[in-house]
Amino acid sequence: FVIKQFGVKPFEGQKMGTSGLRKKVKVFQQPGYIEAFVQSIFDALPEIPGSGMDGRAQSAPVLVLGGDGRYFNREAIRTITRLVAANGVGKLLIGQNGILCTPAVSAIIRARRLSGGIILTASHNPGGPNADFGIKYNTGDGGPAPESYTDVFYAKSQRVSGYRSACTESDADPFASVNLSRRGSYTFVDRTAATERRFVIEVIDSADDYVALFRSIFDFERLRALLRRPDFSMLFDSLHGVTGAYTRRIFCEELGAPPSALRNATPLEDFGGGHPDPNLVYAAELVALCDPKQNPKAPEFGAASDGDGDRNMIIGRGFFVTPNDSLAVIAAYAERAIPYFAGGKLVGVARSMPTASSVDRVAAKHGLACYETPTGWKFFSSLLSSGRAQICGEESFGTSSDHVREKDGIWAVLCWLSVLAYRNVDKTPVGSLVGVQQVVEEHWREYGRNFFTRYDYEECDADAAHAMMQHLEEYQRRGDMSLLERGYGDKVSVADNFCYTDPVDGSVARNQGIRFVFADGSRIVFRLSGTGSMGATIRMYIEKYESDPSRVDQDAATALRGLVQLALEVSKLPSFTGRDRPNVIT
Ligand code: VG1
Ligand code: CO
Repeated sequence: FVIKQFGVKPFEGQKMGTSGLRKKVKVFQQPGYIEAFVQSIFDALPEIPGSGMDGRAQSAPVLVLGGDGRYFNREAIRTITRLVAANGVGKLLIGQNGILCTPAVSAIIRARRLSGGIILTASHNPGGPNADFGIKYNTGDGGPAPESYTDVFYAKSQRVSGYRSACTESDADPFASVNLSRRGSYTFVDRTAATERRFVIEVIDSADDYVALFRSIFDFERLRALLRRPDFSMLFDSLHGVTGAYTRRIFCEELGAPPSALRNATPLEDFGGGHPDPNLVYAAELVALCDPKQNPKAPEFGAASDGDGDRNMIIGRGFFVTPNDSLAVIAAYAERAIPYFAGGKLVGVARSMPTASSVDRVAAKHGLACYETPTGWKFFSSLLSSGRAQICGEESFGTSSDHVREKDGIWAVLCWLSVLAYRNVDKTPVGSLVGVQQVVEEHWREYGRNFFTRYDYEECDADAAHAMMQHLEEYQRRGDMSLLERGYGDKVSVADNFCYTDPVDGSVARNQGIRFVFADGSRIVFRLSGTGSMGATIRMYIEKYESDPSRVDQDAATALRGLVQLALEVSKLPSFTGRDRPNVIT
């Protein structure tokens, strides 16, 4: 092939948000759009020390590329491959069929010591010609590019004037012979250069590295023993997202679950028209199937994952586990139930600021360090890499550990199976299985319960949403908290816009969410989403702590009603946005 230079004009708004660049497919389909953005990344990397492309490496960088299989995945892979080849990369690994889940990309980068990776996903956002697409860049540690990268990407995108692309003499795709549906390796020669340079494309198995990693973390033999029990059954709903490419291998082939344990396990370009977000609203079918009142054969354990496989939802028979509690339970059991954490390997935990503080109670009791970060997985990376924390989580159904630098849906499910195996295998007779609900209720009685809910107001008018946030800031600046204090019956101990200083590299992230924290730890938090593709999404997070064991079994909505009302009152959300109810409550 030869490398050719093409002119392009900068596009507005090529700015990565909480997790990559997310826009409507139609936006990505504009001629030159992807090229301009990906070229901006390659223009930026040489200027970022430690990026693996800063000219200090001995050999040509190696990258990995794959996506969640949503509409436009294949076209984007073809386009990006040509830019990768033209920008000095020596080898590109591509997941078979263009498929790689987000945590698997992280695992591959780490296991093979790559310079980085490109993930094509808009995560839990719907897919299809009229829905969303996205691009993420992960660095050599396997984690999402931090702001020190994404700020440079954005700056470059505002000035980009051309891109480099690998072509045949007649401007066609020189890699058209690469068959993405089969594993294999292809070597091409760049004939532009004075010294001929090789460029290798390797189509790799999407699951091998990821599964090998799990084998080294979990005791598969014990998990098989749990799954063999006649009183245990599970149901994993991939919501037609990317985990369908992994679940048969992991749960059926490796752990012995029957094929009936998997639902919606074929990755589809439009996720079957659904919203691949594992929560009570969008995974309602799974929730119904796990409810013994609606399904006499409800399984003991249910789980779902999102479009790109980094989120998870855990449920028991008619019992929902909040992501906050899930994180806390995993942390509480990790050392005993998961070989990877045995022998004091767990020294710290972390959660994002809006996440309820259930895990803080576990940390306090077990003598673990506990960190509170801004929303978005990239803020955990430095804690994980420096050994300060090993298990992290977000209220948005994200949980993971330092085995990768992304959240990991299947990992969380394997953790829960490990907890259930720990409680049952060789301990309980068949017919008296300790299930998900019992595990969580015992946890509440031991640590207290953090009632939690999140209200999402999607696609609000952006100006109205910003005006509301400004109103809240002014409210805080005035400092009169009597409305809240009278309404809740406790002092407000913190009222601020969350600002985070990374304890490892000292970087500062401001304006990460308005929070009102009461003296008893209960909280009201507001922030604007950084992952939407239209308008502004307001997220309202409510948390209330209950330490009295006789009161932990209350209904969450009832326990939180008063605080929800207060939050709406103080923010004037309905009058700013014209919304009288949220789109989603989790
Ligand atoms: C949301 C969640 C955040 C999560 C992010 C990416 O961000 O709140 O916790 O890390 O999505 O998740 P925001 O800015 O919309 O609130 V995923 O599964 O989209 O990679
Ligand atoms: Co996701």
